[in-house]
Amino acid sequence: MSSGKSFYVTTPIFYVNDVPHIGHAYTEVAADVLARWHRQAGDDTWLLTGTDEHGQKILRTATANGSTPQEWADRLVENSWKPLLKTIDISNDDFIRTTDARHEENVQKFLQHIYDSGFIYTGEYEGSYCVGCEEYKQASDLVAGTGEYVGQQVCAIHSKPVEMLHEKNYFFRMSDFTQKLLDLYEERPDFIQPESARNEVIQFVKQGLSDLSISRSSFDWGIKLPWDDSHVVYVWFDALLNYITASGYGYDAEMLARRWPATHIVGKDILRFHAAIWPAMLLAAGLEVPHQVFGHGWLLVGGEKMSKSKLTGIAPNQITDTFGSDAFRYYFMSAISFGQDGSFSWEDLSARYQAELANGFGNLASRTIAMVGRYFDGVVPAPGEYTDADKAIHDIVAAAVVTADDAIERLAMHEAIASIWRIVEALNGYITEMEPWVLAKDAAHRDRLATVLYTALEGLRALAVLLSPVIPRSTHKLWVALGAEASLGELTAQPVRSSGVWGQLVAGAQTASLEPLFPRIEAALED
Ligand code: ME8
Repeated sequence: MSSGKSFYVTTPIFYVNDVPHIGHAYTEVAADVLARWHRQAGDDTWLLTGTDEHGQKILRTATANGSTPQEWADRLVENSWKPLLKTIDISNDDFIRTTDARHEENVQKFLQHIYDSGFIYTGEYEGSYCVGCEEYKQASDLVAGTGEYVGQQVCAIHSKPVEMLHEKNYFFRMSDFTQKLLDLYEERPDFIQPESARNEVIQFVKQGLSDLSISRSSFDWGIKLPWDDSHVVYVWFDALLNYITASGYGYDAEMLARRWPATHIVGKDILRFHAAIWPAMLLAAGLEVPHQVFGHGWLLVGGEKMSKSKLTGIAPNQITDTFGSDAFRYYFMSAISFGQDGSFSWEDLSARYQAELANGFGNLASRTIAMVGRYFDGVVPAPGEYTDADKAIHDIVAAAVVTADDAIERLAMHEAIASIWRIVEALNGYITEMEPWVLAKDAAHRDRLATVLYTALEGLRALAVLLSPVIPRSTHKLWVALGAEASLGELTAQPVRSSGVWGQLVAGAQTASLEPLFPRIEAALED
């Protein structure tokens, strides 16, 4: 069922200098949950992710590993970055690499266009550059070094000395856009979210934007400027364009019109690139600015931003191998308010897995299906007349659908999950109160037993649909066990917004037994 709306969502394209860690996976999961929800809401949805492969950082890593940058990138993409998407069940519609011909050719078209329109001039860049950030730095971006760098100014993010550059470069007239951007932020308060991110960018732009050096000539791993092949494009100018080169810019105007503008999900470390530089580039080219830029928080490990260089990096499969990909997705989306920083700990993950997924949701599903097996030979019973207690469940389900949808609209995945979880809690309480095992002892209560179990099954049906964007594997198992795949069709085709309409499960349908959705994991952890 099409809603007539479209939803184009992106993740950053990640540097291939190293393998992915859970910070990257976190962004992927957030974008994926949104995309899956919108698909199930009938929106024409498109999820883009990919890799950022040019620039000095990749060139140096490849060289240090005795490889060419292209070979290095090919290896990392195939062995690490694409497999990550499988590990955490990302349903991306496309994967762009900045070394793709469709990207390189159309970056050149874009550059030629803004060059011809007078937005580019030659100048001299003299100042500092952090290769870790791939960013030109102002004095105010630097801090005093510690340890081996005492007495030097270092990058505040990488804690390493910056490099001094003195190069003849091409510059983009970004200063022309200071006021236009401030007007944009004013007119569209949702353009940058959350509020803290919006304020940070406004403060930054209010100081006045400087023109931006957009080329480098001291190395050649990048896209050549179409009018001067002794320069390659600055890696960020190249990378940001992936969002439109993947969606038709320069080669498919119809696709571009259908998809663009996008919602960009990024970490707050790269907010300014997306919320200031990128819209300025688009305005220069006469293109629409993004729909929204959402800067999420950092995953902290031991109180610090997790990073490979500080040896706090955790590989996603360290978690999924033990807990499974659904638990990974659920944990990061429910335990952290999207937009805020969040601390990861194995203890917290383990406790939530056991309490919320195994005891809360998994157990509800197992015992309901088991009782239908035991008391009704596995056949979905027809409900009798509903009591107030049953109707209260109908209302809770209907209300959860509305609040969850509203939360997703605001990119508050944690709130959406919390709303849906009210159904889990209500149903667990309902079953305890109704005591179907007591009703089953007396044939006179057969109708009541049927109604109670139908109510629990219907609640599970709604839960399967609503949670499918978050925990696609276990909800699919539940869907099959409910006998819903045969009678109602594919789970991923079930519209989320009408999932609260009561009575969709067909009485007489055959259920199937259900293995524990979230098995105990103590044994695995002891290894
Ligand atoms: O910046 N917590 O790529 P990158 C949460 N290529 N998210 C984290 C994180 C953490 N500790 N660490 C990383 C680049 N991330 C550019 C992007 S886009 C046109 C170009 C996530 O490989 C978060 O999304 O350094 C952050 O913005 C991104 O990884 C940075 O990935």
